[in-house]
Amino acid sequence: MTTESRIARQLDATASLSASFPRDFRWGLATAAYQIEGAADEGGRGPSIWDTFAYTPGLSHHGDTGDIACDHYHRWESDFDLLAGLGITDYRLSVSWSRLQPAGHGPLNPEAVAFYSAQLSGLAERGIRPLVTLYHWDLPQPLEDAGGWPARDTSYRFAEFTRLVFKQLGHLATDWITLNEPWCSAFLGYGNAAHAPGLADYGSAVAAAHHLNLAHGLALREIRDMSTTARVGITNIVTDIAPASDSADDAAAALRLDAASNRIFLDPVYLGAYSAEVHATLDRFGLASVVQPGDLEIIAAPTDFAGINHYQRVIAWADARALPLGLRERAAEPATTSFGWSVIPESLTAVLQRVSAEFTSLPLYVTENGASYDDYVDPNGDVMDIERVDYLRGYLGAAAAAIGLGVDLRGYYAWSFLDNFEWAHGYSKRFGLVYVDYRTQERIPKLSAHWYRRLITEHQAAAAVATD
Ligand code: IFM
Repeated sequence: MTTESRIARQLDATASLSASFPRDFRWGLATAAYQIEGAADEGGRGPSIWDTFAYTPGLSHHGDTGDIACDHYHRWESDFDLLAGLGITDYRLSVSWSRLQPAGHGPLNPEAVAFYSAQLSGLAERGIRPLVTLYHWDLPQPLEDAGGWPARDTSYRFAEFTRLVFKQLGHLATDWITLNEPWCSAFLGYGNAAHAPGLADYGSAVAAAHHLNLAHGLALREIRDMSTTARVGITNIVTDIAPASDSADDAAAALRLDAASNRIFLDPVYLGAYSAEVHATLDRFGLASVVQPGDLEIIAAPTDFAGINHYQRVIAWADARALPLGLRERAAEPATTSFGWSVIPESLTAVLQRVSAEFTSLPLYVTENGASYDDYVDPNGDVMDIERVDYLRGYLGAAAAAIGLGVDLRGYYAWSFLDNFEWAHGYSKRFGLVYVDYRTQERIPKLSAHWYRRLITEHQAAAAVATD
């Protein structure tokens, strides 16, 4: 049996699913610079906090680093051919701050500008629309040495970086995301040491959170100053949080967790102020003292869309001894990805409904959603990731359900295009729709990539008929 027939045997019809999406719905895949580029010492790139973290013994799985990753720096042209071949119309990528501005201030590195200009032009040549993330966690190490995100000055350095990048690359992309998941940068980076720079001080995490919000607002202002046509948004991870029981204590614990993971980022950007719940939860860690007059006006300036990353439903319960928030949490059942994350598609519907009901009427994009599984190349040379196909079918069904309920959802970017460097978990977690053999750098589209292509093709065919 050929690969084609093996794959065809596993694929279901997706026409009824694809018909649930609006005609101009965007079908994308997403990546981030440090996770795929490699070439860590090439092209004038300087170290970022992730190089330092990965090189510190014991911090990343097996001591894995992003030095080589998917070698996308050298292979981006064939990778983009692959993307085009998969029928992808939209691609979310990030630019590396430590490649573009290695010192964290001063002029941009021309080699890096040339690299990203070529990438963005290469996407255009292939008819793929880019969605460019300006910051996906790779803070230049010199800025961390100067205080990192807990220091207010870093927000201004990001604004300067944005201005320089947009000046050089702004004509090559319409859609821009300022920050990816500031919750991870702040709370995993400075709160519990799970991510770079590996600090565990909750007060620093809270300061970092506010400075990331401010950095978003300042960067947005820079882009607005230079362009009337750019479409700009921020991507937040929005977690579906439920209390473990009906008790008042558990309900309060869930609200605290919501305040410290979702609301601290959604409130100021979309509602113009940190809510009472956020202040009640985080003022004792210094939130009120880092907010300066005028910050909230900057942070709340209107954006053009809201980026939502969604992965998990978690269950929270009160435990006064569990610091810092007096609660514990776990993945909701069933927890079935290789990370032990929950697979509950309805949580995506809930999150999308919640954001559009409570926070913003802007168009929404799911800028990341996906799952890691223990994929392997079978004796035929195929990667039959049936679990990921089920996952995508379920979560896209949930996205369609949200649209049916009135949510203005305009696009979906699956995480991720390629298997890649999964931060502190190194290469042990595979999220790609395309398998990467890290030893040879061979790319093998998984069953899920074929399924996604079929969905997109059916959607496009139906859209073409509707237009005739
Ligand atoms: O790999 C990450 C990505 O960089 C940000 N969002 C979550 C993904 C999976 O952990």
